[in-house]
Amino acid sequence: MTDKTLFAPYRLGSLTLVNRIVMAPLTRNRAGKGLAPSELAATYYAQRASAGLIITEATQVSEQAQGYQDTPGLFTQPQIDGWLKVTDAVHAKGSRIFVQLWHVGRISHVDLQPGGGAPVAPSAIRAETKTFVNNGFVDVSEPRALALDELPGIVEDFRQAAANAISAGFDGVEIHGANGYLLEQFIKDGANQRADAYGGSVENRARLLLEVTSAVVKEIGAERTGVRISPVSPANAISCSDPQPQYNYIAEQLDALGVVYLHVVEGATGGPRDVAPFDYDALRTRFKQTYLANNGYDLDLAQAHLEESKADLFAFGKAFISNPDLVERFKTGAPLAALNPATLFGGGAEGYTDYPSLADTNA
Ligand code: 8OZ
Repeated sequence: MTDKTLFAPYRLGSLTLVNRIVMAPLTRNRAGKGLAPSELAATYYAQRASAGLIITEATQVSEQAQGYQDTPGLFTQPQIDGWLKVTDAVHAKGSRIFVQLWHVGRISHVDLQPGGGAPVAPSAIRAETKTFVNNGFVDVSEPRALALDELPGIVEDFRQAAANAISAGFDGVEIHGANGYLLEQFIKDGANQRADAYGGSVENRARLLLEVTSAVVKEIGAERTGVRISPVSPANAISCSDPQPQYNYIAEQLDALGVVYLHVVEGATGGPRDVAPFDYDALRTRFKQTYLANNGYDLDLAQAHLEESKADLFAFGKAFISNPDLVERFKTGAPLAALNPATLFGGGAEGYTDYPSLADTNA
């Protein structure tokens, strides 16, 4: 036994988190007018502010970066204003909040793209998966390969969104490099067949993620920049022939950039932790700052991994949706409420802000 507990404060860069429990990013498809966070979003996040750190739902950095209906953005003034209400509400409850910055790449549909164009990708390879658009699940559209001279524009969109995040009161940003979206499409060779400096070798495939991260670090500081990866996750129909050397390199390079945390989806996103062999300790060895672990954790597994120093922070996803007071329930051993899958994506308050806390239930 050590005296390490999930319920003690943790120093993350210049921030003090009240505990080591993190609310994972969760897509809820409830953005309002102009894809600004809805009025309800401030309530939803504030209800969950017993987490030491909240990471928002994935938030697109541009119009082109959107892949599902009703996901929020962070590239217009009304979007910044909407997020300001969220960050104020969370800060008033004593928590901290990072926004997850997102470009979906090929996981999109022409109906969501500027001018009805094709979604963009490293290579013109369609993913065998669906997206949610026009109130239904449909196959993603055939993508087009990004030209070399379009990549600086994508880096710039992330940089600008990071600047906007600070204007919106966020404590930092998380770059979404996971789950089969654009940055991971470059990293994993199942989606990247480029013959230029952004395809082929381990170094080339990591280049766009590292350029984006470097631009964000320059804009808002390494202490406010985290990165999420999912080395072996097949989420969104992606594959990688060499995840261990690929991600060992990424961990080393992110360490060199000094980013404040590495958020690792261990296993298949939202699925089994043992989907494929992978040595996560090899990332921990290479990345010296905070290791944030995610996927399939319960309180006991998190506590065990903390005691073994396998990770510093632990992100819980689905449990936070149906248990706004998850930290209190963990502390007291209270049972966890079940999630209603029917209200996960889209809709209003039902299944969003109406899950009761224990205090509500006992009132
Ligand atoms: C569920 C539905 C749509 C998007 C991810 C942003 O997997 C997502 C996502 C999850 O990272």
